[in-house]
Amino acid sequence: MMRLLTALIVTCAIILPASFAFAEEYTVSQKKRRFDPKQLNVKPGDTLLFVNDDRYAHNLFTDSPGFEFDVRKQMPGDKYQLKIEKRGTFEIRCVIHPRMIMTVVVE
Ligand SMILES: [Cu+2]
Repeated sequence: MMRLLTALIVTCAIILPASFAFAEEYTVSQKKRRFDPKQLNVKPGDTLLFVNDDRYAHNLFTDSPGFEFDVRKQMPGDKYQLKIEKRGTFEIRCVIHPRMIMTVVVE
């Protein structure tokens, strides 16, 4: 029993850091009709937390192939968490403010 327990602890000590320890959360502010930052380099497993720091509504969407999503309306103060699943590059835009563009590179 003790040997099994030791084996389990050793296994967890080796496997857990490799799968979880390096996942990061990045906060992206939507302020003054801009994304801040405008570009992020991330890894699969990371999350992006979008925060509407403006006094008016925004939207988040991408039509980059393979990454499509659409957060219809994001009111002031609203947060949206996007989990990064796979590698590639995609552009996030706001349908209300066409100049709002951000690039996410997943490598
Ligand atoms: Cu907007």
